[in-house]
Amino acid sequence: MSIKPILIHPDPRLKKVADPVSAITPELGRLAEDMLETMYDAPGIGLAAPQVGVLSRLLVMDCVKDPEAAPRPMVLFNPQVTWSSEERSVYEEGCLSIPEQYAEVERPAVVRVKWLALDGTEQEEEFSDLWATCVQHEIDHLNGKLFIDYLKPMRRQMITRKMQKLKREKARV
Ligand code: K1U
Ligand code: ZN
Repeated sequence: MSIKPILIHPDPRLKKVADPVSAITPELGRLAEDMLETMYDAPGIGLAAPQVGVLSRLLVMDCVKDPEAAPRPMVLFNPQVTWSSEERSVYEEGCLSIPEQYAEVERPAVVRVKWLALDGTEQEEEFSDLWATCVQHEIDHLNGKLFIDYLKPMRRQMITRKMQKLKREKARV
């Protein structure tokens, strides 16, 4: 297993629509394991394959908040929202590709999602609370969308400029 570098916005790979996975190969299984390790190390509660430069429809997440509780690492290939609630919820989101920037985003409070698991079986589950926010944030990544795309243009531009500066500083050292 290995920790992968996470792409920082702006990066053209974060704006692309990722390709569906046609077969869950051992290589994709290893990538999912690496993504989980990368997510826990960051630390984060989710990670989508485009964030590590792979344009495939794969995401991982674990939104268990209680440090005493058992972790629940989840691996979702080709996730699709099959139902969204009318009820909305607002959560202050962050993104590992946009470090140290947070903003409130409104999304459906509950979603049903179907996906293929690591063993190739089809799964379907209803997500609420932080799990619902996280799975929608990650599916957005698979569609080339970032949480800042929900913000007003001025705020989005300000965050993008901060990230450009951060990347310049990182490149210098
Ligand atoms: O996709 C990502 O960039 C990961 C992102 C997921 C996410 C966060 C908040 C709302 C929706 C989706 C993160 O994990 S940012 C880091 C974070 O939220 C966190 C880090 C440590 C402990 C708890 C949360
Ligand atoms: Zn993100």
